Amino acid sequence: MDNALLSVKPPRRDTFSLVRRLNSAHHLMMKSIPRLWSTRRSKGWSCGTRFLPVGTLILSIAALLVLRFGAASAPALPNIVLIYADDLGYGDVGCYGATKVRTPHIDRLAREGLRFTDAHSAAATCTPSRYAMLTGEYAWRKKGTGVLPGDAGLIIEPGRTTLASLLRRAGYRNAVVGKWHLGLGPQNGPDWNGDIQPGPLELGFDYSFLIPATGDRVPCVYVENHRVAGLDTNDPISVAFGKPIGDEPTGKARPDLLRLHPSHGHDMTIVNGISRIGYMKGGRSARWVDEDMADVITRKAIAFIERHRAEPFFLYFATHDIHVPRIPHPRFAGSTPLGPRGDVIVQLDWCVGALLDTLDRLELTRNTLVIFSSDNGPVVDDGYKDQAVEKLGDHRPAGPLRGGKYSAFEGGTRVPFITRWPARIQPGVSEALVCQVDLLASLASLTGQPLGPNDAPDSFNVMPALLGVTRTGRDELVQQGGALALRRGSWKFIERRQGPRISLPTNTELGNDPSGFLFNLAADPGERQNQITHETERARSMSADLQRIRAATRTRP
Ligand SMILES: [Ca+2]
Repeated sequence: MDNALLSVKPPRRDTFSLVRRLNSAHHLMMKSIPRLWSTRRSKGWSCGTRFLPVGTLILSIAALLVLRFGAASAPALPNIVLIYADDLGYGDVGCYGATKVRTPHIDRLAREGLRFTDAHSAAATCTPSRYAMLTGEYAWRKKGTGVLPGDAGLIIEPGRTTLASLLRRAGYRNAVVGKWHLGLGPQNGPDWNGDIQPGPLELGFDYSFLIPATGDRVPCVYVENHRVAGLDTNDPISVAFGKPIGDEPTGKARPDLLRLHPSHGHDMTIVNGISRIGYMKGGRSARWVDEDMADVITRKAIAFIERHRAEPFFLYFATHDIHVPRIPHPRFAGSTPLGPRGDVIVQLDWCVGALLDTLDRLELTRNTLVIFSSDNGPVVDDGYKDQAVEKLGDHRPAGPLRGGKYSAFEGGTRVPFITRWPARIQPGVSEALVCQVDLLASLASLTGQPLGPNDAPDSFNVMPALLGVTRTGRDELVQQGGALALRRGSWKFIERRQGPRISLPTNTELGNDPSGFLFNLAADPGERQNQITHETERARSMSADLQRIRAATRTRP
């Protein structure tokens, strides 16, 4: 990997800038051709005196096309918008069967694109899913990729190939806006009052606007590029996840100050009337307002698209919704019978609609690949008394699936997943087995970028499946809850694991069992009939395969 490509403002190599310039020219051209023809029609242009300028223009376009295709030997690169929801379950949106919450914009994506019924996050919690998606490596291969505290250092080594560095090589401008949760700064954590690096800008992104960890963890501030946004240097930030710091009240000591009470954990420093995980002091001018978070990050994402409309761009838009604390903007509060958990699904859908509207307005829709998914399955009570349990009714956040967030059952990782690219994808439904860990190899294939032998070790090129050219994805996939599971065809083996069967605080079936599980998902998608004692040979073979994959350093062909 060329380290020069990873610095904040990389020197532009000739070939690199050429590809970018040609792609930009191609993008502008694709937009100007329809306008040219409509202008010509409306003005009744003839082939008289005006023929020459028009002819010249067409010749120039042809020359650019030759240059464009000659140089890159590939069709026009699409913009890529990856919308990554948080804790959104398989059954939480209309196009996957929800009836108690309306999601017209996500449903529009499904109607105009390809809706997957067997697509997975790489793990059943935030950090390992995001790690795997950005690096193409199963997170369980690397220590320290579990759910991170808010002051963790960056867990992806600068210099390795990531989704962002790969697309930068292909000539893209890249941004990450929203939840990060992959650590920031050196191993011992960032200096919140100074330059916060390494971070996304050292991994191939050109712009970042981050919720550094999660909404329920301190520090409750945004980080824009290398700095905390809006920080007053006279009021420096301190953060701690061990002993309390500062003299700000905690939820544990002062529950009378809370507007949202914890159900488990979440009883440390109070910010905006909500107690969080961890302690912080200072940084008052920089603290976010929970109700405004969806608006703030959506505005930043739209501004990025507007700035880079004329060149291929990659926007990784990672929403806070529908993670806890679930604090919808007042215009969404009460919009569903499900309480705040339903209301923030509507808020998430609004964010999706705002981005789709922006693509429409800028005439970018046709050549933009939109990928919508979630980082793990659903959870109902995840630490705050927000009425999610009481108001759930017959809404089934995981749809027909068993388990949810934290779980090795399907509800942990099988998530909504939609691809839309009007220029290339025919609308439909796909049962192909794909995983977010595959995005790196797939987008490498799409953009014609080679992968080195150490890049993306577990990422498969499933681009034909993502485009709907085939309905076949992977044959095998390792799923990560607490236990690991192996999918092979329609069969799923969950390794034996000691530990509680149910997480009592969240009421989630975890998939732990001292004998393990074996299911045939084709006949039993809800994982109710354990075949482990009936199909002993299959279980033995899949267990051995899981061990083999675990012992190897890679699975990518
Ligand atoms: Ca999550």
